[in-house]
Amino acid sequence: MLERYSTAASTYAHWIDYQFLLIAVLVGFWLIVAEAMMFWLIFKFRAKDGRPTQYITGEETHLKRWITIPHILVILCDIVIIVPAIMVWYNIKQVLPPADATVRVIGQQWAWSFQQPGPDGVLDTADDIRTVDEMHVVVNTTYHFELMSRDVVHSFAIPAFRLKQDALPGRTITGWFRPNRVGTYDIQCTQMCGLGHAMMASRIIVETQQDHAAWLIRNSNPAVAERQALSSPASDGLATMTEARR
Ligand SMILES: [Cu+2]
Repeated sequence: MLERYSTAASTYAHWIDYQFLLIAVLVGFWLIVAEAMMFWLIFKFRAKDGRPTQYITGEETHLKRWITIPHILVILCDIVIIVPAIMVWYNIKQVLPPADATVRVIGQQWAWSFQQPGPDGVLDTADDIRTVDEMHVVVNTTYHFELMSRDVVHSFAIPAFRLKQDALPGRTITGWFRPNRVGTYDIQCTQMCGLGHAMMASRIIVETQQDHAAWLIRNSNPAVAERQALSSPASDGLATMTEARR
């Protein structure tokens, strides 16, 4: 339902959407009930000529029920919200599924830069590809990201993936995502990080294996690219890399 308003492009986007929907429906229901009751009481017991004011302490048992019963119902609704919320949190933030690839994401005032494995599929080697404001990933591939900051606190957010993670100077935070829809999506910094905060808009391009292999070869060191082209057709580039990693 929420997908009509915001594209969902990762495997866990729907978990977050359902959680939002659950909260909106339950909280919305109680909001309407409470507001309706309040306005009904205001209207029913409004000042009228000749009607004496009543002083009600609320200590009588039959009146206390008006507090106790809704209170219990609200607590039950809290449990209905909190249990799936913990499950969603656990499955996204605590569990780290095995990665097909690892990328590094670095926040700084005021840009995102990305370090990705080159044709060898291994991070921190000579053929790594470094980009600014643009990240390329393969659809239906599980990525680990190593998130860090060069200066202040930033927050790495890809709304279409429903992904948001703070980047803290001095720490490397590992997370994961698995894009499941080809397309170009926004990357935003969602932590006010200084004057140029708004300039940190970047994008992530989710592409097919073939397109990604071609991008890798286009952006690699020419000598490495040549070796890659000789050893395997462009369309197999990533498959070969993935095999090599296993
Ligand atoms: Cu920032």
